[in-house]
Amino acid sequence: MKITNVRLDVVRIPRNTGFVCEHGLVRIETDEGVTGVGEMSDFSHLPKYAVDARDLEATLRGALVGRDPMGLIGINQELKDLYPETMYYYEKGTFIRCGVDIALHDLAAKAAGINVSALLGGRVRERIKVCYPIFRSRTIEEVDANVEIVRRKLAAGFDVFRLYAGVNPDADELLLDRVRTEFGSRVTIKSLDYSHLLDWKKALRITKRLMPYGVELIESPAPRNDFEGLRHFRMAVDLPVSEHVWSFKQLHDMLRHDSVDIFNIALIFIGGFAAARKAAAAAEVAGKGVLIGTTQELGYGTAAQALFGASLTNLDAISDPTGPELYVDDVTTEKVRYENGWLHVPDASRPGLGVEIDWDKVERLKADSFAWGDQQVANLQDRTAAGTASGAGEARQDR
Ligand code: GAE
Ligand code: MG
Ligand code: MG
Repeated sequence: MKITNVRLDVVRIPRNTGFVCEHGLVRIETDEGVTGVGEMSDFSHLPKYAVDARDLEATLRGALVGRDPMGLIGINQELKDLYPETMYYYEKGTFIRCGVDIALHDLAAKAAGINVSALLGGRVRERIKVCYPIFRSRTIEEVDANVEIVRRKLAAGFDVFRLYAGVNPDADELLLDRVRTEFGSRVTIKSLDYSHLLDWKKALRITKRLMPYGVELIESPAPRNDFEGLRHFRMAVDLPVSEHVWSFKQLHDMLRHDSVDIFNIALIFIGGFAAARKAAAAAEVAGKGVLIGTTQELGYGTAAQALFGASLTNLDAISDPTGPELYVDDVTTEKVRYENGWLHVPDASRPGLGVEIDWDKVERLKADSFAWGDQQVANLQDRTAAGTASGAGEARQDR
C-alpha cells in the first residue's frame, strides 16, 4: 500500500465562551482506496503566528506521498526532523505530527479491518472519568457566571470540575466557597490549574489558602520548564502535583528532578499515539501516574484521546477531554458520548478510530487557512472572547 495524496482542511469553531478555535483535519489517501483521518486540534494558542495551511499541506505531501503508511515508526521519526521538539507547551509542530500520527493509526487499523485499540494492545477500560473546565475568574464579577456553569453542567451529569486559578485568589476563594455551600459533596474539584502563570512560592501561598475547600490535585504550579520549582512545590504540599508533558526532554527533566506525581499527557501536546504511549510508559516505569489532558479537541480528536486512555494501566487521576461539550459545533457524524461525567470509548467493533467525519459539515465550517484575530493575551490564556467573562459566553450559547 502506498500513500497517494494528503489533504488538509481548516475549520473554525467557536466555544460556548465565545472564543473561536481553529483545527486542522488531515486526510491521508492511498492507492488501495483506504483513507486515514487525523485531527490537529486547537491551533489558537500562543505563539501568535499562524501556520500557512496550503504550505503545510504541500510539505506533508512531499514527505508522505509514495510512502508505505504501515511504516509509522519511521514516518514519525522523519516528521520529528521536519517539526522538531521544542521545550514549549503549545508548539505547533507537535500538533502537526499528532494529526499525521492519528491519521496513520486510523489508516492502518482500517486497512486491517480492526479498531485502533487492537493496534494499541487492547483496552483495560471502556470509559474515562472526566472533569469540566471552569475558566479563570479574573474578577469577582465573573464568579456568578462560573457558579452558574457548575449548576448547569452538574444538572447535565458532570459532577467533577477543574478550576483555572491563581490570578485573583479572592475570586477563586469566593467561587470555591459558593460551590461548596450550594453543592456540597455532590461536586468534586479535581484540580486547581495555575497554567504556569505563578512562581512556585506564590502558587504555594494561594494553594494553602484554597486547599481547605477540598481539591484533589494541583496543576502547573510553576513557570514552564521550572523543574526544581515544581519539586519544591510538590514537597511543600500534601496533594498530588501534575504537569503537562510537551517533549521527551522535558519529561526526562521532570523525572530526574522528581518534579511531579502525575504526568498530564494529551496526544496533541506530545505528537500522537506513538509518542503519548512512550511518555505514558516512561511515567509507568518511574512509578508515576498519568491523566489524559486536553487542548479541547473536537469530537474526532476526543475519540483518539479516549482510545489512548483505554489502553493505559497507570491512568491514576480524573482526565480532562471535554472539547465536544465546549464547542458549539463539531465535525463528526455522531456526537462523542458523555454520561454522568464519563467519556465513552468508541465501539471496539468499529474499524479505525471508530468515528466518522461529516465532510459536508467540514465544508460549512471551513476557513482558508489558520489566522489570528486581535485577541488579547489574557483572552488567549483564559480561552474567552474579548470582553467576555467565561460564564457570560456560556450562559449565552450553551446547548
Ligand atoms: O492547561 C490545561 O489543562 C488546558 O487544557 C489548556 O491547555 C487549555 O488552554 C486548553 C484550552 O484550549 O482550553 O488547551
Ligand atoms: Mg493545565
Ligand atoms: Mg487548547
